[in-house]
Amino acid sequence: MFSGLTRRGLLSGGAIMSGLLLSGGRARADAPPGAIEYPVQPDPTKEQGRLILDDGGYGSRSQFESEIRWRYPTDSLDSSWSMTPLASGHGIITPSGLHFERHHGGIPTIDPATHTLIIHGLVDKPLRLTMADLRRMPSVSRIHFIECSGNGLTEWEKPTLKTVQGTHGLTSTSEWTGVLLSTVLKEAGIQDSAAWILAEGSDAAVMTRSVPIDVAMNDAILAYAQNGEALRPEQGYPLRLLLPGLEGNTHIKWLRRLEVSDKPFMTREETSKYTDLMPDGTARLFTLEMDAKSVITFPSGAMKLPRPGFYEISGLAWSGRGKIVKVEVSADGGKTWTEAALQEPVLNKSHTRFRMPWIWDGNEAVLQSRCTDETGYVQPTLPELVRVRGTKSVYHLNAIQSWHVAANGEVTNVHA
Ligand SMILES: Nc1nc2c(c(=O)[nH]1)N[C@H]1C(S)=C(S)[C@@H](COP(=O)(O)O)O[C@H]1N2
Ligand SMILES: [Mo]
Repeated sequence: MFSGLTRRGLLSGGAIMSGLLLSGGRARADAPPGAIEYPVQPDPTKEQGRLILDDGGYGSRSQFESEIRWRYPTDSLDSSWSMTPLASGHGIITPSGLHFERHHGGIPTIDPATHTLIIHGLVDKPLRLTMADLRRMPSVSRIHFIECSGNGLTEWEKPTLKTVQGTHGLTSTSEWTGVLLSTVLKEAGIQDSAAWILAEGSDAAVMTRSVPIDVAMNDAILAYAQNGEALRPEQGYPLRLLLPGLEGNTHIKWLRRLEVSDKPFMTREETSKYTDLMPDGTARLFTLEMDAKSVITFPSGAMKLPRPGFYEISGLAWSGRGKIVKVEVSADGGKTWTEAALQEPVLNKSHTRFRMPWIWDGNEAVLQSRCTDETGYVQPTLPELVRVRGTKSVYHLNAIQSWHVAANGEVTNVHA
């Protein structure tokens, strides 16, 4: 493609994981993660292809595809992020193997046969549900994004990371299947004074967050499946909380306990961690909803356009408050805007794909996208956001992203 990155190059330096060696011995060990390397046939019409189920019965991707999650260089591997390679994505669904990850205490290995979810506190009938109990209940499947509120935290003061994977890769969209949390809460019988629910994970971080009861009773899902199969371990296997539109840290993974209360629990995560420092020295608490945001994924940082001419600008837009109704694209740093086409279906609290035909004349350009959601909220410029929030709040940077296209075709991350 047009990427300036060599994908094999990205994999060097210890990131290569060996492919499976199959019994036939035909596969070689140097395939990218998730792929199996086979000899390329000189003319595939002149000999049989490899045999069905040669890969053991669970598919793999082409050996020519090598996109991987990129780990943000935190000090510790236990508490880290990995980011989705948005630049190479198509449509709106993130492949499960490329869904971004945020772990505060590593990825636990949990046997679904013994895992339980306890519901207690201000309820008439405390419950302990097994995974089998949950799977017997009425279920829903819905497509929603999860975005870490730390997405973009390096970008407040100056353009820092080079690719869209680095600047925006802490957001991903999957189809999630599970039981509506309201179904389970009705079963337990929440009492009139119930106002908040504590959700607790069974990882080494014992991550805990308080969720307002109206969110819990609205569209929250106890999710056990992702993109048609069981959750990936990294996404919370066997059970996670999904709070559509709310900041990622509230979507507690490896969920084991829900406690109903009349007040928030003021856990570590909602006092010292996920608060936003404002210019006047106060901190915003419980900034749960994710504001509308968009980004151009093609062309984007570290790519190189080979020559002037036609390109399809493409990107993603999403809002924690509902559907995206409009995305506009500018090629002149925000002086003029043109409305982009939105790919159907445009879904509630989901990534939405936008596209815009563009003829690059070979001169310098600054590409930007700006989205509007169904509440009428318009994505702000960075100066507009900073005027209100300052630059110290770490979380919730949803400003318009600028990509500079140089006359030689090189695309870079800029503040414009
Ligand atoms: N139990 C538990 N749940 C957790 C976390 C965690 O470390 N432990 N991280 C949270 C954060 S900060 C985010 S952004 C999302 C990320 O979900 P993902 O890893 O499936 O993308 O999970 C949330 N749920
Ligand atoms: Mo997060």
